[in-house]
Amino acid sequence: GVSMTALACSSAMAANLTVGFSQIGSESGWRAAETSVTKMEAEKRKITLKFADAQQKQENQIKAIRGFIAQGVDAILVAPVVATGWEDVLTEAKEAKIPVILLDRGIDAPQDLYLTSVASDQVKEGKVAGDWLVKSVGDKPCKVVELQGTVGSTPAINRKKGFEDAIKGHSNISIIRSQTGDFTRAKGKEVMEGFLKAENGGKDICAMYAHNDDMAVGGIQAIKDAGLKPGKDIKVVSIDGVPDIFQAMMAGESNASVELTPNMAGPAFDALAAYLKDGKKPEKFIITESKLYTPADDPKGEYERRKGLGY
Ligand code: GYE
Repeated sequence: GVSMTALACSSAMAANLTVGFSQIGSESGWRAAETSVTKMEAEKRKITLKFADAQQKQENQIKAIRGFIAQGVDAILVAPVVATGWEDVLTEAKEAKIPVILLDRGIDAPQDLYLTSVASDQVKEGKVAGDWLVKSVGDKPCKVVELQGTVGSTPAINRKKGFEDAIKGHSNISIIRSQTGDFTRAKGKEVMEGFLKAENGGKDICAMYAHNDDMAVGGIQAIKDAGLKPGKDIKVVSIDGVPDIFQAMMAGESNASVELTPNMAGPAFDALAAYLKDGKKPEKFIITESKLYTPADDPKGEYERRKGLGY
């Protein structure tokens, strides 16, 4: 068995770990859950978490990371709002020998600038969403409007690509309008209102694909305000699997959501502990599951279950 000293050392080390977390903000219910789960996971491991909310601004994230470096934290978690612009600050972290772990979004930068990335396969998420629509419409014509995530973020880029891969070769399905709703409910509603006006009230729109559930919930409200039935007149497919999308499914207003776990921090802290304890390098990409849910999958039960998961 493990010697007492090693146990004492590792638990002592875990007890004294200080980790800085540069969080994007709380633009969606999913992100708010990620934050609460990260705090719970740190608590469980007696890690001191220094939390910084960037209000979706990259410059605030860069400032926060520089602050963590100056404080000499043991490690830094960052959920990078956009894919580019990280090389300088992450090089400073590397030079300060502070390991960085990316949560839920990727970056365009040399991989040696971060210890590991814990995220879903976002191309796959878009593919799963698109495959559902292909199956749902068969060979009937289907005009789709798309609510994109934050411009320049890896989830927005990848979820768009995955969805397009799925509908490629199905010429009856086409994306007629696509615009960012910045992953928020309010913006999702506003953009969907614009789509409905531009498409003579929306009676020719067959489906709304939203890169996250929060924009879908906003879009659902816009569809109802326009006198149409979401989930029936206009199919609704999105990503995250937050409790509110299961509520929408119970009301027949959402048809499908691809689940994204809010617990990226658990795997991140485990990888960090193994690395700090005996230099064990984790996989560069720790990929979380992407499971499709529809109203056939006990939405009430799924709603209740998520209430205990930090939402
Ligand atoms: O889908 C959305 C949040 O980065 C994958 O960010 C994450 C996305 C998530 O705003 O709700």
